[in-house]
Amino acid sequence: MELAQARKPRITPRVGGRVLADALVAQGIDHVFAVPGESYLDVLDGLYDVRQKLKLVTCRFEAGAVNMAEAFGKLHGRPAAAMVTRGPGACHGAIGVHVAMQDSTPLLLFVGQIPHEDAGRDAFQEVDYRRMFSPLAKWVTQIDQAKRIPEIVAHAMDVAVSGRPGPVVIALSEEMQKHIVEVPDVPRVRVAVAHPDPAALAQLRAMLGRARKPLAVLGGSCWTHAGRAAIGDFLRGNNVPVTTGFRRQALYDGTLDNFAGDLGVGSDPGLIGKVKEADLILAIGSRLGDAVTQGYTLLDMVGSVPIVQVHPDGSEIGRVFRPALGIVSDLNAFAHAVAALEPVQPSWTDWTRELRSLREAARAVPNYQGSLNLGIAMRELEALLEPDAIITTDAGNFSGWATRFINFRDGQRYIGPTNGAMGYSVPAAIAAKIAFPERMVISMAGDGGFLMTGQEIATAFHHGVAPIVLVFNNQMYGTIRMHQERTYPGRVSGTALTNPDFAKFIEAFGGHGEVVTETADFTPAFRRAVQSGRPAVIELRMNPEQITTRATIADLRAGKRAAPAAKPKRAAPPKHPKPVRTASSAKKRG
Ligand SMILES: Cc1ncc(C[n+]2csc(CCOP(=O)(O)OP(=O)(O)O)c2C)c(N)n1
Ligand SMILES: [Mg+2]
Repeated sequence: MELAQARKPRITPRVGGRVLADALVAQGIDHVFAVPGESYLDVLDGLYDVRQKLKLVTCRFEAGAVNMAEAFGKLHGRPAAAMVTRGPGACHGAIGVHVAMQDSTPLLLFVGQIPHEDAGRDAFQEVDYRRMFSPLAKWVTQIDQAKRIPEIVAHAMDVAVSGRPGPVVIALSEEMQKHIVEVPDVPRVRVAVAHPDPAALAQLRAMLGRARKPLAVLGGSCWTHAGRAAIGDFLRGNNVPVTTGFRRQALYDGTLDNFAGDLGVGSDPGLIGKVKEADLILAIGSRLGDAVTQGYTLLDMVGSVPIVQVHPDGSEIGRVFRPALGIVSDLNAFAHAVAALEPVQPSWTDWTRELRSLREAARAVPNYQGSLNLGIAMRELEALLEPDAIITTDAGNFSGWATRFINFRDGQRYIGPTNGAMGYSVPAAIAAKIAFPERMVISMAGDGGFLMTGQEIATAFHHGVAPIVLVFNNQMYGTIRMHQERTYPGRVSGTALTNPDFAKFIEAFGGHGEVVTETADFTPAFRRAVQSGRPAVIELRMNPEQITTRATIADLRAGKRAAPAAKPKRAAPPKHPKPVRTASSAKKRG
């Protein structure tokens, strides 16, 4: 009896807000990105007590805060927490939940909630978060009793990181944050991950041995550096040509001879044509989703071209395209297992060489009209990027300049919203710089996306980090203008923008501003921005006529269709726009 009592941990009474702060620390969360609210004052107070172990990053906008937490999770493969207030705060923050869900990123979002006793009265800022977030999040719950905080936070971690990682939303009833309870912290549990079945690996090797034109599609989240290296060993060892999923380009070293480019919005039309020639698809981590498969047109659904699909979540395997072989496995565990297999004798050396030469041809810079050739600027940027640089991107046509012309190297990271959310890049860069202060962090955004969350740069100043933002200024919501010109030529509606002086904008915060109008100005401007050591904005004044890396507005008006997001099966644009929208014309990606 005495012995049993001695073993029992001594439990100090704590207030709910403090229990939550301790629960986060116990689960290994070390960053919280937040905009404060009176709905979670007690948690903010609890965070004060653990400030040595858990960094509270105060943000300017909830969309910024949740995107920062998402980017942190994308870079680390483990979640950060975001905290927002009830009602309006939750609404602003919802975009980050959508990014995390579609991008398979682990994330915990805590939302202050009204007092439980007022539930259902339409109280001030009251929202039912289970209903609001259920289609957006992997799991939504609410904590109504302080004694259940450690249990629920621990389980939220399990849900966020397991299978297909994703966001968990946890509402915090106001009064339970104030209750004093005696409850122990729950330790962090490492759940054993799924490993590939050895028989499936043997089958994979046999299928590869029979192939003449295999092609890998690398995607998914939570890859470790060692996992990326191991999958690289396997793919290089077998000389399999490698593509990457939409905005997953840095999963593979682009300088290697078997890298063929990325699949997604704005991909090289030559590469897309070649994918259809493949006789074996190795989809490793990729969900073979909408963007990667060019609107589900790239592969056929019945699987006449065999697909091997590897994913940590069995319910994602065969969701649209029926695989010949599905392997449920943690991606890093899979990578290590296949790296240990004896390579097959590849009969496809010419096929790999052909795909690589397509990539090299796509990277050759055309003689673009205008004083600033962004193709050349991107090739110069490639040389200026440090070996471990982190590049964040936004949604928009501008992103094609980097993906077409830059081969990211092993050690570099390139992250962006695969769900096409504008306003992601600047918050993501701030989070990246907070997570990795020693690394060069470059944000890329269009003039539209930059002004959605560009004010978040104040957070960079507040927390003493200095990302460099490249603003691709074409004075318009260019992507939508592209769709307009293709479908309703010459009828510009709602896509023109009037911009501030972006260099003065950052200077007003105390940062470094540059405006680049000539190709030759790019490298010196970039160097000055790096040397300034301050948050910087480099405005790239584009030729607005060059609407994509492959098409001008005149091309689109003339019906030339080598532009991003063109669906091969889509009908030609109507000459005289009709008021009725078809399903296919309504479905466009940004
Ligand atoms: C949050 C959000 N709002 C709207 C859209 C629709 N959309 C996709 S791209 C785009 C225009 C982007 O403009 P900009 O950032 O200037 O980049 P550009 O296309 O001009 O290169 C819009 C409005 C979106 N994807 N996300
Ligand atoms: Mg623009």
